[in-house]
Amino acid sequence: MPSTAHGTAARTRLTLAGALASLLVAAGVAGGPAARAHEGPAHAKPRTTLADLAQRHGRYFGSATDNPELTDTAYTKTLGDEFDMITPGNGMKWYATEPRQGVFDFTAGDEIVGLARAHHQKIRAHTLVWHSQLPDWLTARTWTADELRAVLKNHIQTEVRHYRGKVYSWDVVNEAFNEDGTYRETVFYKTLGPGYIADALRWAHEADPRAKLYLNDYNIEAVGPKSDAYYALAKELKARHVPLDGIGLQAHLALQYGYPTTLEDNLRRFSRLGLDTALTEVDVRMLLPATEEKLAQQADWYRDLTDACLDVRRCVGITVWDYTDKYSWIPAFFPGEGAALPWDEQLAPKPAYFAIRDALR
Ligand code: 9MR
Repeated sequence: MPSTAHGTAARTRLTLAGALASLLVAAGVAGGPAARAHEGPAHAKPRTTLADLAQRHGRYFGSATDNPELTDTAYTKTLGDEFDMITPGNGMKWYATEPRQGVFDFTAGDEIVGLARAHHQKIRAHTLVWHSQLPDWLTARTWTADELRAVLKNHIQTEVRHYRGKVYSWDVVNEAFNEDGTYRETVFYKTLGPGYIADALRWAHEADPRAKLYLNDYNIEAVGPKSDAYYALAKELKARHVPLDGIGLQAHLALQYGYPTTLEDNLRRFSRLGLDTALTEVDVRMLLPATEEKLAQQADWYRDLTDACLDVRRCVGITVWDYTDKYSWIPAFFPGEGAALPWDEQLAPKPAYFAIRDALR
């Protein structure tokens, strides 16, 4: 088992907390509606949510969501109660927002923005420039640099203008680097060169000067070639006064690959560049079946990554990539893996949920 940042002490604390939680559940005073009896009427909002706890540290606690799930009222109840930041998992992507060239459709994103506003939640908007989930009209042909630059600028500015004043931040460019720190050979990179990133940031800033602009990627939680590439790029962009506000570390973690023990150092070095950081798509998957031991280890990781964010001033918040295993992307993409989120498939909180609360307290 890979050791976590906080090692045995954290695990011992967690085990005790887990044991206590189990006892309380057994006694009918924690977890689920019965548990809430001591906090007020059954089904009442618990006294403190993850968002409340995070706000005491000047942070947010968010969740991704997706349009098809919004008909599940038990699901939307917790989504609306527990979090203060929402990310549309798919609804703001290029395939959804510009399905035909120059024809925009913001229905999916608008639905989520509307729901979030009704619950006084902010939006981390995701994402403007990405090699994946592009519409066919864009991928099916080749473009000259001038053509693609115009297409990209129009896409970014039309979408950012639409959501101007309604979103906290934008993931402007998503997943721009390979694991070895070289640029990913996307259609944008191949046609426009690396300058497409600075252009995208400038265009987005023109369209909504108040939105925080991020570069976002996975496997950049630890210090290593890929996060080094972001560090170098961010430094260069800052030196050139390109409007970049933050780096999003997705944090799609897997128990079998070990905890990124240099996470805190990594967050800190971006802070020193004058940038915000955020954990933007957190999940901690495992090889199924989930056992008590794996769930306890997962809880340790959630606790540790929450601690890491709280320990670095400019780490502004944490978003889980949906909150319940019922709607996790993991089982479909990694067959045989799952159980990655703090709530289980029945929408019951798991040890990870209590570990996050503990770290936030
Ligand atoms: O959660 C998204 C899932 O519903 C989509 O099928 C998938 C397609 O790639 O994209 C998921 O979200 C991704 C996010 O946009 C970028 N980082 C990786 C996420 C998981 O694939």
